[in-house]
Amino acid sequence: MKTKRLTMAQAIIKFLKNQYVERDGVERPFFGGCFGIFGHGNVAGIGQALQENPDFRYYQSRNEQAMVHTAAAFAKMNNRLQTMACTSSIGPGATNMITAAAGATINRLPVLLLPGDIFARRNVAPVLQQLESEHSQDFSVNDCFKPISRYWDRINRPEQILTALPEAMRVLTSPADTGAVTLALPQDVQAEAYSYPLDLFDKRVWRVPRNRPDTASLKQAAEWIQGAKRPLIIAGGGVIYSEATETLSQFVEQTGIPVGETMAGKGSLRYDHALCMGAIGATGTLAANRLAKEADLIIGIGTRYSDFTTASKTAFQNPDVRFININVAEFDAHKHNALPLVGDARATLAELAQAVGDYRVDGDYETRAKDLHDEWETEVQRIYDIRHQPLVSQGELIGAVNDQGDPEAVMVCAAGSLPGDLHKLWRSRHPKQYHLEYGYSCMGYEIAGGLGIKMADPEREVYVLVGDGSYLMLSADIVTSVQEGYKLTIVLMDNSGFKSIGALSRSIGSQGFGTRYVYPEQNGLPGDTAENVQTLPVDLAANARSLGAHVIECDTYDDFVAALNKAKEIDRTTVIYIQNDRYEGVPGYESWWDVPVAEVSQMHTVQAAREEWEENRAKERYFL
Ligand SMILES: Cc1ncc(C[n+]2csc(CCOP(=O)(O)OP(=O)(O)O)c2C)c(N)n1
Ligand SMILES: [Mg+2]
Repeated sequence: MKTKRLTMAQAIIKFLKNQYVERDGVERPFFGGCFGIFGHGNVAGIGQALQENPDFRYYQSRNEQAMVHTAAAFAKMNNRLQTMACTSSIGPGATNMITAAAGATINRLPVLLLPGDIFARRNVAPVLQQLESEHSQDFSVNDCFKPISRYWDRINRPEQILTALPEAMRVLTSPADTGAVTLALPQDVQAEAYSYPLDLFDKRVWRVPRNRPDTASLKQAAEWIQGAKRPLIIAGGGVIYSEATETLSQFVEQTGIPVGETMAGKGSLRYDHALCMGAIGATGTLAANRLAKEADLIIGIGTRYSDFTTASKTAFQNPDVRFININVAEFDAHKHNALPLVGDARATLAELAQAVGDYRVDGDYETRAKDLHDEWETEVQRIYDIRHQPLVSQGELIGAVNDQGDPEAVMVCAAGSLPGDLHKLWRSRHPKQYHLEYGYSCMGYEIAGGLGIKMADPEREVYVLVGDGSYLMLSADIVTSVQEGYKLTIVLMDNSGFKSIGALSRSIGSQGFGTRYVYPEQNGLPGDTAENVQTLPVDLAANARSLGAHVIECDTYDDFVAALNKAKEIDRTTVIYIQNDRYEGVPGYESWWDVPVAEVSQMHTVQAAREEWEENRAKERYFL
């Protein structure tokens, strides 16, 4: 057997650059390179190996959490067919990745994490940043990655990568199992040499399969559909990852079944398709939510049925409702006691289209759905056309980005009041346009994620929509976007704090307590009942400028439209800064989200909110 003597770190990099995936006959390298921040836990190992392999591009980041968000967004934009590796030092560098790693796993997005780890040989312990224990020498902070990784391993001997790396790749490229994969790399072992078999470095092509569902289950599903009077499709992220949007559209044309979309599934149908009901659930449209309430059959495609999608299990009120779930993951396919069709969305939908024959929904039902679509479009336009004074409304700003932005652009967002508003109002014109990280809704994903999107598809304009809270949490990777020449257009919506949680707080009777960025008064932070509050002397526009961005400050709607157009001509990351009204919100549309309210309180507002909560809570259902 031919071998080559390499350090464990060199062998990992050499292996990674030879991994490819193939789907539908199209082959591509699985890794777009490696993000990293060096410290003593990786500089002499993975760092040295990256230096020796310039064809496996190394990218700097400013924060380990951000770089993992970037890798996840890159993977999402690539429909999970490509990702990035992320290397960190030991200790805080490693644990900084945990938040975003959890986000990747929850969103079912592949990321490969290579945190440095404490010495395997132990004699010099405790090393800088080592977590010590009097009970065991066999753990480190990297054990915190275990519950959030779909595969986790610690490489205590250099030859262990011979069995670990293929497992890591199997999980990363599996549509059903994918998520964060963590290989914890002890600092000393990274630098240790071993005679690796050359076969390890052969080019490997991992086929991403289009698995077909069980034949008997498919037949039964077709019968259920043929018997359905009010069927509704819920399109989740799986539709987009599987590139099943065209097949879905044909299925809808054929059957007349309307479609509601989850946060990850929005864009599955173009917004102006007559049977596109838009967003479904807690942040859904009146069109999708009314049809969901009455539906006798839900066909869930690539959805995990989060509480936002199910309106905390209140969305489906027909006593006879049942579910068919098309999903690559058995786990999701069985949710809601469904008839599971475990398989790839595109392959399964194509077969289902055959199996249902000439079934079509009743004309009355189809007309009702189309009328609801039109009614909803009118409502969107109403909100786009609000010209709120003196501060503009968030809804009209979303309208402006949608109207003025390039139709081929991607819009990215993750947390705050924006996601709910966007889910309702954004008019998706292509399947990749609406990029929401809403599995984890992690403040800080926006700018870091925007960078990953732009790296995945540099030809497209990327609009990052970010609130002041998220911006303050994690915006430093503006620097990386400038350094690498990946232009982002960042729309920074300042409302002096948390518009979202402020509204939520008021709805649970707590008057916005703790959600405003203002000076304390009488030794406490003022809520929404306080008048004449003093805002803080923070200049976010200047902050963005200091990070290297081009900044355009706006006061009015017209300024904002002009700025969006000006930004198109600027070739560097541009931040459009605008203040907007904290209280002018987009309403809810016949839906609910379960946030339990205090059962006992001295506050009348809380008591009233609790009563309302109890009424809604009673509508929650089990599907057995
Ligand atoms: C990392 C993280 N911490 C806390 C939360 C809970 N949370 C959700 S929205 C929000 C406020 C976001 O503020 P901002 O970005 O200004 O958006 P706005 O609500 O004003 O629209 C918070 C704290 C979260 N989603 N992520
Ligand atoms: Mg805010």
